[in-house]
Amino acid sequence: MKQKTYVLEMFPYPSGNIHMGHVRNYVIGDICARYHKLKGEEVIHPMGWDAFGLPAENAAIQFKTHPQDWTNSNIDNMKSQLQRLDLDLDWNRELATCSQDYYRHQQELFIDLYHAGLAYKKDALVNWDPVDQTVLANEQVIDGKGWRTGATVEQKTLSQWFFKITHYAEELLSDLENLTLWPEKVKVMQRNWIGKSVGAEIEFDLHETNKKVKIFTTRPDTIYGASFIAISINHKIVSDLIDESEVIKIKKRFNEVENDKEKIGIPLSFNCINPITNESIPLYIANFVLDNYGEGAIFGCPAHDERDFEFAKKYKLPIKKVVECNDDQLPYTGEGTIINSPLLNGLKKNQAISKIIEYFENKKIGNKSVNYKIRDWGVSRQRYWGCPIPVIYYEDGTYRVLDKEELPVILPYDVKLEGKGNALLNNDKWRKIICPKTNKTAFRETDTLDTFVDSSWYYIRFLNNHLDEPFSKEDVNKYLPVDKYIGGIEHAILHLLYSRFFMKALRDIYKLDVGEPFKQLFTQGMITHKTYRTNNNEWVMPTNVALIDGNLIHQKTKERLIEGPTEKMSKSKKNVIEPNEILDSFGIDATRIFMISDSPPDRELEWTDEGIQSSKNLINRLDRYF
Ligand code: ANZ
Repeated sequence: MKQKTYVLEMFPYPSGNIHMGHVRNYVIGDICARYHKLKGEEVIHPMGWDAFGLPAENAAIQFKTHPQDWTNSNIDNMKSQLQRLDLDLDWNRELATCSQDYYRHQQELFIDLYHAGLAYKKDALVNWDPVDQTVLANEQVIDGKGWRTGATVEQKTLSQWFFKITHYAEELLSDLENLTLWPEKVKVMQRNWIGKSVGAEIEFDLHETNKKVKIFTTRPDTIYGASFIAISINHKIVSDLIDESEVIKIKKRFNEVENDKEKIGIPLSFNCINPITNESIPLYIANFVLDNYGEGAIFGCPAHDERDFEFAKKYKLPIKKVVECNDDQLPYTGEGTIINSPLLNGLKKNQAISKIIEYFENKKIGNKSVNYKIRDWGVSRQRYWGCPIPVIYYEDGTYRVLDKEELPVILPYDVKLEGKGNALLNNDKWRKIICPKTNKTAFRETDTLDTFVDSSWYYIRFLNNHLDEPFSKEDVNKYLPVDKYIGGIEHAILHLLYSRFFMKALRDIYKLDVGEPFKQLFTQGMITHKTYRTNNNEWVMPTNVALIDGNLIHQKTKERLIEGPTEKMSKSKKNVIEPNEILDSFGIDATRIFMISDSPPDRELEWTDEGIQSSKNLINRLDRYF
């Protein structure tokens, strides 16, 4: 039987034109694909478009067009640019995530995820831009302000859809071991993002009440050194201890902190009892305790934790050493022998942790516990240009996830885009329906799916892009995982983790044999170029720079220019070289050769005129030879 090889490059966002980063990425993939073809293998090498997303909406508003038209014309343009590069791509497999053919199947997957308990809805705190009336992703909040409006972003509780990526936290972590053909640095980033912590939960009694506060700690061996308990302002016990008006005041106080590193504690008039020493220690609400990690409560051991040390100094709390060290080493967070702890004296950290957990488990006041930093994936976006979520709401506030027979939910073309809020929300013609099952008035979900959902399964759809179901089980088992996946390191966490989650979820729902999407991951190096600027710090395109008598001169204004450092090509610094111009001047072969000859494909490639010229010389020599 013929060997099968699936080569895939991360598909582009159709922003308008391909850039040099694309060229390098796709040339590397092309070489792999041709190599395997020449070996007589069956090669899959598709290309498509990651075509939903915010830039299309913004461009549509700016240029008074429609996101669909803008996207389609960009796809046409970029496709012809890619074709010009003579890439050996299988265009029969082409797909665009914004087409009904694609997203209707994604809606089916959403329904399956929902019924498998892997998609759910809950109230969540989100970044709310009060001017644009939309939720912003964390990346779109710069210094607490909306990136477009500059308005101060508010934290608002909204009901949002989530995918339960935490269900796979342990597997996403442990399977990294098997990804032997992935760069170690990407695996390290994923490991850190998943953030597994092994420790213990311990219950502290609240003095003179029958209430308890449960904390999570990775250092139960330091419990004899506990000098306070701190809980988050959103901890469920807070409402039992203080009035709502007090809570509002504290929240305001915490929000006012300019420097978010400053530790603030509000003492409560309650004490906790250290279960091992029976000592009474104060209880605080503290701004550095996260409410969505562990139990939202900690015991503070100032001698062996930096934050607790700072807190104890500020609030004059005891600093009790329980790990051997010199006083000038405090806070000492390293390993050492346990001291001042009757049950644990003389033990090393790990021995002490095991012993104290065993003690707590016997006394039923604590137990071993594992926590992960990773949170469920919030997939709701209050945006028009995305895949509609197949859900309807009734007037009484209940909702129903649609049946597959009711699909597709088509994104309407006729919308008023004004840059404020979600255009679907004002579109009652689309939004309001009579539910065919109940005959009741209902409203469609107006949130659309995060575009990272689109790219979490496109490599599966490429196998059967015209199939009337999301994928063929047989082909998935036959062709996946992708043998060689090539793309930028910037996707090390989000896209690559989401895709791994999707593959595992689909494996479990559809009983597939494949649990990892990408067998080998190759992260290509970035293309860099010198930067040039004027005395007024305006960036200048390299094509406008001339070297005259040893001086850098602006070709048009004749101004003297300053040469800056070599940096990743980016539009913001204008240090870009346009592929089309290079193809015109040097031809396809020289461009392709230069992409892979001047530095190893996983390293940075500095664009220089001499570099591309020498590739051209090589091609000329070959030409003459033949
Ligand atoms: C007592 C202690 C003593 C701690 C000591 C550390 C050193 P990682 O490794 O990141 O999981 N912690 C627990 N829940 C928290 C929350 N909701 N918000 C802020 N901090 C929290 O860190 C676990 C440690 O972070 C825990 O161990 C706890 O402080 C703190 F010498 O408990 B430790």
